[in-house]
Amino acid sequence: MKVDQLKHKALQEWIIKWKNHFEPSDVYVCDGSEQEHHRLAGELVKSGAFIKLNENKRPGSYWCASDPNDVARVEERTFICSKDPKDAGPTNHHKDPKIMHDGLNKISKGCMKGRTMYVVPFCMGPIDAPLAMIGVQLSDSPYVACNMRTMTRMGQQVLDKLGKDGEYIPCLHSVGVPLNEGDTDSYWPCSPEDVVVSHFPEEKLIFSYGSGYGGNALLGKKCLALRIASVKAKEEKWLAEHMLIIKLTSPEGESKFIAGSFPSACGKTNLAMLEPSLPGWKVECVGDDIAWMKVGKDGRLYAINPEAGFFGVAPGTSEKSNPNCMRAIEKNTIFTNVGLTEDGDVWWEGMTDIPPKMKMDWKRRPWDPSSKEKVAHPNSRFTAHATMCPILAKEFDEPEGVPIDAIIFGGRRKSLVPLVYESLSWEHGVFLGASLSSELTAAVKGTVGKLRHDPFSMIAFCGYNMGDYFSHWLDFAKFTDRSKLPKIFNVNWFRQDSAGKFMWPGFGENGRVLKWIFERCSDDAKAELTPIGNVPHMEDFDLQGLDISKGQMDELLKIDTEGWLKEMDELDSYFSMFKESMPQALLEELEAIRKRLKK
Ligand code: GTP
Ligand code: SPV
Ligand code: MN
Repeated sequence: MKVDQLKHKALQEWIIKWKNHFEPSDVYVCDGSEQEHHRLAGELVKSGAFIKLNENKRPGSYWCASDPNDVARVEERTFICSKDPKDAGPTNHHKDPKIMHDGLNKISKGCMKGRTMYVVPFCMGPIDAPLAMIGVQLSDSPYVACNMRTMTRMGQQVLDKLGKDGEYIPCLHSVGVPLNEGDTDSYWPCSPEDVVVSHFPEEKLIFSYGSGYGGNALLGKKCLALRIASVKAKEEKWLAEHMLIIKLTSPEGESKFIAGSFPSACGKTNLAMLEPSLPGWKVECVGDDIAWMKVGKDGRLYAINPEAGFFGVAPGTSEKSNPNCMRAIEKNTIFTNVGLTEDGDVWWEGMTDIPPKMKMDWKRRPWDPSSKEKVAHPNSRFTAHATMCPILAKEFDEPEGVPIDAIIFGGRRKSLVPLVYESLSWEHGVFLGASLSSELTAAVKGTVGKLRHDPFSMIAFCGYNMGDYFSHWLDFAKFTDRSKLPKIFNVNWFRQDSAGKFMWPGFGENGRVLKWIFERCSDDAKAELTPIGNVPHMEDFDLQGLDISKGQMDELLKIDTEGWLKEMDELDSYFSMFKESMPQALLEELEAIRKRLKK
């Protein structure tokens, strides 16, 4: 579609304004159709950026590789540009909005020369959901346009909903590589030195420059559905969270919905598509990365998944660890930074024990079996539409969302944090979210394995002062009857023994922990009150058919008093960073735990 055919005049003017600034050679408005998708993908195949996978192996699917310097979110170049730095808070990088605008305007003048500017109208949330938010992304990356069609509800339906004067979040994106006469393009143009992912919470505007990868470039995801949405959620009394949503059904046919907050690459997609090893238990997927939650008419917390697809971590995904995910990526999938096999399929570490014959690794190098280097980048990903998931819950498209019974927090912790425990109150539950910390993964540019605080798994995604965000969570006990709020739990799948081996088998076996959580929600399972919360004993778990020793289970459920006292001291000093914005109620929770530990 052409820009002059748009009914929304303000949108049309905005597009023309930026066209004049970015100076693309062409402008194209995406309709989101299948034909359009295949045409764009076809052009990417022609240029060599995409390789079409073997139609007999993985129909409708493509392989591509990014620039080795553009492989993950770049947190140190991600900014919240509020007028007052206090509104960004101590955990965000802040830039004055005027300075950021000036800098971006300067660097982006003519940045789309020689390229097509795609206009991508997208909706986050089921199109008729009360919480749905529309964005329009301008991007010079056809890869982004293709991925946005999978990740969001994109195209004509969104323009129809916008009508003549509907509201939308403006999202500007460029890879930052203008093409002048005679220039040859690279497969993955990007400008790693200049990356800036900027958010203007007061204007509700996103401007991302220099990167074409994941959350840096697919602006509906972290930028809109978390950073900007969290600001809106605070204003309008709802929550925008880095959480999966599942429907868990017991052998008796009773269902509960659970939301789970785990930092990047810490197990959300895996839990969201879990195949429980326990007979009769069933998990269905509502969402694997983001949840928007609002108090419903009956006073309970309801969640929608604002996304329409999965942008999931490839390495480690296998028939054994996540068979449902393997089904979801059987066709119509885009793979980024994985290995390409000789027979035109994909492979990554952990997919099978022995690699098949490989054509090339993620760096497009012929495969050398003697090389110590990985075939796939640790943050390589697949993009697949949600409807491809064989266990997608029927409530996936429900505009009002699903009622949440339990919220789980979980980080990657080698030691100290037990397999599971339950909070004692809403405030204590909020404390569990605020005190979450996790060892860094490859999803973020930085040092893998380093322990860092990641409150609510939102350290990189909260669009305002994290202290105010804690208060907002606490306020839900005022927004509704607290007895209707979900129960809050903490889990840790990642405890290691002295040899560095995971002590808990994880994946499908996590269904055993889900069962305990399910039963705690209806008071059907036992736990012991400890200083940190309610912790189960080995006997309180259904361990039928699992080969795990008493010693190992005891270790997984042990409370190390000295270790927890140190953890509290450390948290105390972390929380002090939030100064006057740190809610007193959470400091009181910390003191109460300390007291109980010292008793
Ligand atoms: P983002 O998409 O970055 O937000 O990640 P995510 O939270 O969805 O993480 P994902 O489920 O993709 O898991 C990331 C990595 O953790 C993969 O390599 C998994 O194999 C591994 N993983 C997931 N669940 C478990 C588990 O229960 N135990 C162990 N040991 N590893 C797990
Ligand atoms: C994450 O890092 O939490 C992701 C991947 O889900 S990205 O879309 O790149 O943010
Ligand atoms: Mn994520």
